[in-house]
Amino acid sequence: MTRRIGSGKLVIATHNDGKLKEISALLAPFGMECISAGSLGLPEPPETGTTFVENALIKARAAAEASGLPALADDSGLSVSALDGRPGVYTADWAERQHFEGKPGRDWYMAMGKVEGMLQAMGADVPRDAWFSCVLAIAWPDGEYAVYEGRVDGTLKWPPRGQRGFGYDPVFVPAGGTQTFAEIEPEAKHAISHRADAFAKLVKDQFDS
Ligand code: ITT
Repeated sequence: MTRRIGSGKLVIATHNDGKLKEISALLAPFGMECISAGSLGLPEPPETGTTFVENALIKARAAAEASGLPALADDSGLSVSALDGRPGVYTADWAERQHFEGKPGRDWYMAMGKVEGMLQAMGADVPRDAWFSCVLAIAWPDGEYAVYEGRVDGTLKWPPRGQRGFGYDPVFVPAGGTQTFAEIEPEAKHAISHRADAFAKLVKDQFDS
């Protein structure tokens, strides 16, 4: 049986405010005392893994070791079928201006435009199927860990629409929907997102009796 985090303190090992908001909302009913990595001044470890699982574990382990508390990390990304799954694990890197323009900082509109430009260059008929993946990893300071994987399928629409959410939400329309993740209410995204899918598995394993 997996070790459980119980109802004590949990470090949320992310420096992404959008993720922090969503994870805190998902954890709210479970009575955890959530502490953000930013409020503890924890550094961001280099994400040197080649899979979502590896990177989630790198972040969770670094936060658990530095804080002496159990830590939950999220590694996630957008995969586009026509781009053979790219940007995938490199989703955040594609938003780094440095990656394309040599200037520091993240620019999500540039990143969404990069993906769109690649699809348009492939022709008007190119399939626009995409999916978001999310891996949630819990690490304890003694090295034990647990991993939960989630996914949501959808299509990419251009131009970007909506002001909610974060990252690539303005171009992602979940399967069966008409609005982007940035147009729908946060609760509606929480019901179907890749993060919610991974979180449902975490809840089943960690909190169900
Ligand atoms: P941390 O590592 O500090 O958690 P990060 O933003 O660097 O934050 P990742 O390395 O996991 O996180 O990068 C994943 C990127 O994928 C993230 O920055 C988002 O832009 C994008 N992404 C993940 N989940 C998303 C969601 O629900 N909606 C839109 N974009 C999302």
